[in-house]
Amino acid sequence: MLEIVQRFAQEGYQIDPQALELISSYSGSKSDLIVRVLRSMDGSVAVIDPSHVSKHISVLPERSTLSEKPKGPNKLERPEHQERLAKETGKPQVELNCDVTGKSTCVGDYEDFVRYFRDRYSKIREILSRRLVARPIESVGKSTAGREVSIIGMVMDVRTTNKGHRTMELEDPTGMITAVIGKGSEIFDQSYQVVPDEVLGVTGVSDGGGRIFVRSLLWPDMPSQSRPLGEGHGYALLTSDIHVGSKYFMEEAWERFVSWVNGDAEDPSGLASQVEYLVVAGDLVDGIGVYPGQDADLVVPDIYEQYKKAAGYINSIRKDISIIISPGNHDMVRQAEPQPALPEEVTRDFNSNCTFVGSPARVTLGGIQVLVYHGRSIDDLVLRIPGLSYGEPEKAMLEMLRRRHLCPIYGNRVSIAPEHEDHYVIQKPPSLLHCGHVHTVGIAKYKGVVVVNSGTWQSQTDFQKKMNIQPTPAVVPLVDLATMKVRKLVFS
Ligand code: D5M
Ligand code: FE
Ligand code: ZN
Repeated sequence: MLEIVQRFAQEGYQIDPQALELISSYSGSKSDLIVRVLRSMDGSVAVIDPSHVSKHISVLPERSTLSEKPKGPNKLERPEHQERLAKETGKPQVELNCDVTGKSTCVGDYEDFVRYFRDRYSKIREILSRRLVARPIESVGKSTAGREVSIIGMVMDVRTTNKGHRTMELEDPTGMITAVIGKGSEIFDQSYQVVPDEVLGVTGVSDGGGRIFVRSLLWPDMPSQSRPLGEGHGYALLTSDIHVGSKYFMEEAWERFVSWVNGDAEDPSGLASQVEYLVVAGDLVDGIGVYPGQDADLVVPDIYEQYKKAAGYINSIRKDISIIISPGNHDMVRQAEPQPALPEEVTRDFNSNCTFVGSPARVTLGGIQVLVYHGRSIDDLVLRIPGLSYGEPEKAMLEMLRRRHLCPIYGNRVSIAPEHEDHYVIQKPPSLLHCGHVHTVGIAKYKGVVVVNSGTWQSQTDFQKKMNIQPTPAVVPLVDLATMKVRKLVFS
């Protein structure tokens, strides 16, 4: 028994006595069961309860014959084995649970929208309920006059009244309520952090007439860190926004980068030879017709030619690096998000060490879970939340983590297709969140998640000059997957 308790404690979990009983009385391989339970935990709860264990027991019969063999636990289930496999084959593992490629479900009718928002609500509600444990959560539609209540709602509207108070219209499946934050309230400033369409928790006193006077606001947030930051191996280069075909693409800087990776340039750090992965978070090419007057900025006006050239640039990287390529708003896939992976007609020119995924997508690199998303929602977040700017994109990315959602604001710059499932909810915290799009490098750490915006290979465009956007081109973040330390490599 003590061994089981210690095993969970090592991973940062306590175990409920009933759950402990379930494991210790289990007739199959206990260590196998423990691995299974641990792997299904996402760090958002601190105590393992019986439900976390029983769901793994109920699926065991077929497998228990395997796990009871005298040889010990089923090796195929051990993460180290999967990592070794990935290493031996040189292929990163690609998890498709957050990737729309080949499974777009929507046609865009009314029911699709209802289903999409219900899915967003219920997934984030589940995360929030774990944080609102002290008090029962009421439904909006229930009569609760004069009592202090907690409610989880989706923000339909948030604004300032004529008298200078802040109000939010919150909706849950039972109805709608107005949440009021008075001018003099301690949380008045916080109310400006609230964005439309996000799901949050409020605690306050209800007047029984459809209003609640808010005392505190609660975002779903990331669980406090309960696991070490890194447990992987190897190094990963993170980049994005290459914009091949644009007259602003910095070809010479790209070539300096490739010579360094390939070991053809001076490398006093000795790091180049340790690079095993490269991730491109969108905007591989500049595309055509993306913005008015783009023709004048293109040196390659044909999109297929742009991808052929891009393949040339990517294929010049040494072949033992596994390359993940995710699309952006300049790429040749649908503009509505989530975006599927690039089509075969353009990917066939790339070497076999390239894996094409959607945006967003989850990939596992050297044992580290990476969530890749081009990051167009940063435009909406920067516009809406005070204190955010294009110069510090990592701060906008922290707001995604806090909201457990990659694109909380619906229907502004980013058009989201109402898939039956909301692919943007961050159900399981990744170890690394990688975005691009804004063309500035930004790096931060937040509650056990490393956050990287990977800049660009495009120098400042006329348009960006007018908008006063200062890109940081030809800077490549390099992540040590064993320690999760990030360095910036400069090739400009
Ligand atoms: O976007 C590169 C950067 O330029 C990103 O920070 C957004 C900004 N950008 C691009 N287009 C617009 C428009 N139309 N309005 C405002 N800001 C914009 P990329 O998608 O890589 O071109
Ligand atoms: Fe871009
Ligand atoms: Zn972009």
